[in-house]
Amino acid sequence: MAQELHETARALVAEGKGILAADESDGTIKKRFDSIGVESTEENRRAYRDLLFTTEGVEEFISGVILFDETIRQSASDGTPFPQLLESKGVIPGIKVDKGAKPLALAEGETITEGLDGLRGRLEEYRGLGARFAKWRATYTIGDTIGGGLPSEYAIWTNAHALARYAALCQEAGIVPIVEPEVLMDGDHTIETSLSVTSRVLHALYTELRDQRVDLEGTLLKPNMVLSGYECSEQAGHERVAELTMQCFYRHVPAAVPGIVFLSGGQSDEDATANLNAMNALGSHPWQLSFSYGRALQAPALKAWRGEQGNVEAAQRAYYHRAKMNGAARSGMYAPEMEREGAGVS
Ligand code: 5MM
Repeated sequence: MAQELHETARALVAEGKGILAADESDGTIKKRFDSIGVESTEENRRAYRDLLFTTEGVEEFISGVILFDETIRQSASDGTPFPQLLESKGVIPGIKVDKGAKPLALAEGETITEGLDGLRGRLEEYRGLGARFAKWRATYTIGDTIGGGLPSEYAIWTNAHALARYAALCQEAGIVPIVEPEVLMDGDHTIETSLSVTSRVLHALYTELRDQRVDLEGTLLKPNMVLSGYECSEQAGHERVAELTMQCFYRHVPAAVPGIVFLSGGQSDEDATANLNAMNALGSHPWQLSFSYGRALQAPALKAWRGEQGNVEAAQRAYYHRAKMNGAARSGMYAPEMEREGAGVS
């Protein structure tokens, strides 16, 4: 079992490849569809995911796809269940198993991610449906309250504990856990504050993973990059982001972890690609540095699609292009001039 977990984790961060996060829950996909004026019906959600998963050739850059509970049970237009369709292209199906971030008791403004109750049974079912890896996301807000600065140690450690409980259950079920501690970049904090909070979060996470006997070689980390808060008057450039993000991860992430697959977290598509590229351009690291982007892979495709069958090809071209750009960033070979080649969207 351990060997299979290690192999799956390594395959997800194979050279030149990364993960598509297509696990938007009902509320999130509705928001995305609202932005293009499309109603969030079950069929529209299926058609949109169909468009992404049937994009020809994208498997050159995409190793795995994270699905939502509804999506893992849906099928492509030709009747092939999505997990089988992905497998047939050599893409590993994954599943979001958390039940979302809920208010943390006695901690104003902070959240705890729920979903541990009944998780053992759900994992067994998801494995039967084809999932070989899973994802659980915890979120942390940077800010000030009357009671002190956020995030509190209380929120950091309760979420770390839950992430480790989830990870242990996944490994017991033969599923690779992606642990996603996301420090949100909303706010006017400096990049140095982002570094210090991300450090505290990773320290707690790897303490809990160790204490709960999780086999690190059979996991992946999906973190935020260390960025300036989006409302901060001074925005760090790509080189500074790469430098501080690596400083943080070298201090807190064991080399046994096979890969770090960043989330994009609301960065522009091109910034998410350029920042990943800058980190890989620094040379080789103990872990593979890759991507598990949602918005930064999908935004141009969503905009091109607008719910019209006639736009499917343009949307697929836009998705393919972003996947290709991020594939190049995996080895530090991306350059902004490449954006003009074959983007296929006007
Ligand atoms: C695709 O968005 C994922 C699901 O979000 P909700 O549970 O809120 O619906 C999200 O977890 C995603 O996997 C990560 O945040 C990365 O996505 P981005 O857009 O930040 O790259």
